[in-house]
Amino acid sequence: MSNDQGRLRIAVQKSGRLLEESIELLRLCGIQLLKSKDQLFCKAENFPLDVYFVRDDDIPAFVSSNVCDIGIVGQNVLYEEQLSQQNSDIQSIEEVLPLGFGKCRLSMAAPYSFEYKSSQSLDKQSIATSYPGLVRKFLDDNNVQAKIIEMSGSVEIAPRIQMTDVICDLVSTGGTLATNGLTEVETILESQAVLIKNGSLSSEKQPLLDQLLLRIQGVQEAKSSKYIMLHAPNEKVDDIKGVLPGAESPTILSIQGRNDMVAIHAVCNEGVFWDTMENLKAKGASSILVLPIEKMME
Ligand code: PRT
Ligand code: ZN
Repeated sequence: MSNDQGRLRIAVQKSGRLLEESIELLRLCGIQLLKSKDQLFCKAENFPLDVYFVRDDDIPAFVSSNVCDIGIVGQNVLYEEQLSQQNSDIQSIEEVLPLGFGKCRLSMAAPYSFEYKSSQSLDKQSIATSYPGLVRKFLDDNNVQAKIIEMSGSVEIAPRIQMTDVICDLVSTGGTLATNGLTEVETILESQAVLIKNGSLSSEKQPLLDQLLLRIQGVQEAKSSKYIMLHAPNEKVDDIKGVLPGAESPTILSIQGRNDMVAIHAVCNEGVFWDTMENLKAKGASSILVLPIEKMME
């Protein structure tokens, strides 16, 4: 893969759980991709960004070997690669920003009959996992001697076929564990997708990354924020301002033909739920409108 002319190169998952949200994030950042997502490579047409579609396990190596400058990958994959590879370029990969999707946990899970009291219960037991590095670290940190059996998939069947006593695997809803007669006994890592960067990103590319980061942060803020508009009796303005969730400086506007009321507009940085609206109404607010925010930049 040839070097580029000052374009930022990002590695994202080719297919799987992170693909859609990774592409959606770029889209929300205003980045339009030129080719269809099932190819290995595509260019953005309106931002100096090239996208490489690869298996998630390969993303840290793509970034550390400088084929890509940045990547979107689960922390579980990043840390496992960092623990299982001696390569100093992998160690120097930096986590730039948690992205809030792909959330899951890496957990020990055991058959219901297994009596789990603490990590010591794993002593002399066998553990099937696709994450030998993370499991080894957990065992070492807790002074536990156990046998790790590495499997690349279908880890959850190992206890049922008497291959191992327990497993350590990714869990989100827990449905897969339950189907296989297993229960989660210990979480060893909470994970989500993160934006990573090569440890020695060139100074020429850093401004492009900074620009992308600003956009991603704007998308994240907009997602968690709402624009709220309401009418308030003059004497209730302070009360109402007090219950607007996470609103720093609401705008107070006069309403034509009304001297007894004002309109309040505010950006709320926390969730605005039905009970928030009920609370506002109880304080005297009326005509309450809550709107999504598409983009934000301070
Ligand atoms: O082909 P490639 O190697 O790129 O993909 P992959 O098959 O290795 O990964 P993929 O697409 O399954 O997951 C990509 C990333 O999504 C993982 O590395 C995690 O960071 C994240 N993620 C989030 C998950 C889950 N949630 C998850 N639930 N990865 C896997 N699972 C598995 C889980 O282990 C179980 O087997 O999904 C199954 C369903 O989980 P439950 O608990 O909802 O039943
Ligand atoms: Zn994978």
